[in-house]
Amino acid sequence: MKTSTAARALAAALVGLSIAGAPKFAFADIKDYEFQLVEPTVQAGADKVVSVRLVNNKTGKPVPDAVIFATRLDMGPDGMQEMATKVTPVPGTEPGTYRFKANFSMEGRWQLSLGAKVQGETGTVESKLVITARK
Ligand SMILES: [Cu+2]
Repeated sequence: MKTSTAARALAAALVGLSIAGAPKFAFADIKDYEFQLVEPTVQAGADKVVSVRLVNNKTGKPVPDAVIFATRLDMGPDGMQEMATKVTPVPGTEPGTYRFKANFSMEGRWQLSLGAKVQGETGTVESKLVITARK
């Protein structure tokens, strides 16, 4: 009885140790990453291309090979959440830059919502970027 209590206490201590030690083995936090617009404006019209850069804020470096699994583009910033348009990925021009083609059918502010996975990191990067479509 005494032995098993001691064993349990040891096991509990080891679990405690491994939890306390875990952050040392983690890489950059997923919150260190963010998408940034290369250009804050786009010309209104069909088939316009928007470029975003994925940056690690700790290093200031662009992050290539992210897997973008969610995109949404709508006019939420101008009170038109229901006015959404299709977003099509197009090949990037440089590592760490991601490009999307969309139909900016109306002048005003559009919100691009992105969800992405970064190689070697757990969690997801979620960014909301506001692009202004101009005449
Ligand atoms: Cu609109």
